[in-house]
Amino acid sequence: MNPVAIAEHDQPSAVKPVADVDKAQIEKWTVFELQSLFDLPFSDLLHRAHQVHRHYHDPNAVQLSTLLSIKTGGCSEDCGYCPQSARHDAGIANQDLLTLEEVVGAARAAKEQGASRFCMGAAWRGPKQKDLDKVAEMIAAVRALGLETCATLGMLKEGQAEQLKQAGLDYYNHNLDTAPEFYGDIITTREYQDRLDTLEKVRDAGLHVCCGGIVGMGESRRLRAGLVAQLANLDPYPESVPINNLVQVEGTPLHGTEALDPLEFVRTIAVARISMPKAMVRLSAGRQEMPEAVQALCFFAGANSIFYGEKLLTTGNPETEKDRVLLAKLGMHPF
Ligand code: SAM
Ligand code: DTB
Ligand code: SF4
Repeated sequence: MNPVAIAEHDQPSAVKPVADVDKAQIEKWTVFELQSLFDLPFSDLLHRAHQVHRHYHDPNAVQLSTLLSIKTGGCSEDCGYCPQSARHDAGIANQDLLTLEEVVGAARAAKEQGASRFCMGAAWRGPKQKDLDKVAEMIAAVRALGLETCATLGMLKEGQAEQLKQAGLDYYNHNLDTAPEFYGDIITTREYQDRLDTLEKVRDAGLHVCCGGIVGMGESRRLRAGLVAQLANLDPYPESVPINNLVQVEGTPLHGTEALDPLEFVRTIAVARISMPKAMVRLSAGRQEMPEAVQALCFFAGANSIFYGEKLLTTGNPETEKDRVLLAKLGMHPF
């Protein structure tokens, strides 16, 4: 049976047929169209997302990235979700930039555990030049181990993305976090446009873009659709799209926010998959709190990348053994 024909059958008019998803790069997605996808009956949405997923990806393969916080806490920014902001009291022990040896040791361990990408995160508004020189050395050393490299260091100034590219960086992670209308409720120390400007620098330097957001911050469904629209309308859309479920950390302003219904998280993954068909959609923060059945639904809906390793930056992630067992139960394999 023709899968496209199934997808075209009986869909509300605002919903693009599967055959048209590639045109999204030219046509742009409206928030209304994406909200119409969110509003579909759950099984219709998942069926559609899974069709797109199968069309573009091996549905049983998952990419594994390990994170390391190379500089922790004491950040000048006021992101309401983040335990690393100096403005919140989340009880995080601050840690200066790690040494090259410490980073290489962690990367080697990640590779032995089966990760294919190593992502280095720093609690900075943006890197100072002397710090960037050190991070560039780390990137070169991690790449020399045969790992893909990713870094998330905050806003970049002119020339910094090129320096990272030259050092051997593959991906730069910089999230839009939420829809533009909600952004000011979460962060006041930098603008949405600052983030778009950094993403443009990253793209212009020839780096792969890793860009996603956080759900479960008290936003409406329309705002979730607004976040996905921003991501999907980047030209081109990001190669990697982390969808984080807010990890609520005591002492941060967003602690105590009403938790997002897990099925709504699954819907967000599905809408990201449909609107960014070729991207790697990463089931990111929040997995430790997520039942395995919900994670399985996320994989079915199109997630094909996870953070692998017992820690994210400062908060927990499932143990590697637990993840290996989960992937084996689902018949999934790393790639
Ligand atoms: N300081 C840099 C920046 O903000 O761009 C890089 C590190 S920052 C921790 C990377 C991303 O982690 C944030 O953009 C946000 O999307 C995510 N994040 C931080 N705290 C989180 C939390 N409590 N729950 C879910 N995601 C979180
Ligand atoms: C992303 O989107 N999620 C990761 C990674 N990019 C850097 C970070 C999640 C951080 C969760 C909170 C913490 O561990 O501090
Ligand atoms: Fe700083 Fe990044 Fe945390 Fe914002 S998300 S407070 S910029 S570490």
